[in-house]
Amino acid sequence: SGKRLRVLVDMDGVLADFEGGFLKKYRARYPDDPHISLDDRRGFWVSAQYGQLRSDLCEKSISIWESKDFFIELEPLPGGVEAVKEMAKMDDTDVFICTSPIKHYQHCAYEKYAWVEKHLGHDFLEQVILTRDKTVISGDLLIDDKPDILGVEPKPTWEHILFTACHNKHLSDSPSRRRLLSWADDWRAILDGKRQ
Ligand code: BVP
Repeated sequence: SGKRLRVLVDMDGVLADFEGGFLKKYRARYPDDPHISLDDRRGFWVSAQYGQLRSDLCEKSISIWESKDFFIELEPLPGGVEAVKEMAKMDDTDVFICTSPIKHYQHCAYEKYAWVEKHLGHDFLEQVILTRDKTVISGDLLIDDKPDILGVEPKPTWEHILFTACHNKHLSDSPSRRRLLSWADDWRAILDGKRQ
């Protein structure tokens, strides 16, 4: 068909290594407190699992991503930047980075734009969507590591492709849910399947 494909790509856990960056800075700042290895991570919310480990660790975990330079210093996940650049060059394809900033807005929103400029280039800033509710954003695909993407729109236009991360890899998926195991997985086939 002659229609363009719109792909929404999440940032934390899909393009930027939020979990790795968090653990590194948490261990450096709180060397005498227990931590959760990436292998033992369960559930999307880091702060919830740290709070279960010991109640004071909830706010200590939050202090890490609320700190200046946390988001800008996140390392790119393998192959993500390359995949998004390639996707953006494909015929009849529009790519947007769709990411939810934290409400502690002093650094996060600014640094998310700075990360995109640093790794994808200034022109890619045109493609950034910051929203706390991804259900109101229209698209054909949303590639995101969060298992439950909810908001005010009960029937979002996009198909959610679950991007595998340390916190969701043990989840059993419903038959209708599709995954992208990593950027080495066949993301091109998922896009091409949506074009039919
Ligand atoms: O900006 C990230 C970090 C924050 O939520 C946002 C997730 O955005 P998306 O990946 O959905 O676009 N965040 C916050 C907490 C706890 C807050 Br209290 C957390 O545990 N994990 C997390 O990612």
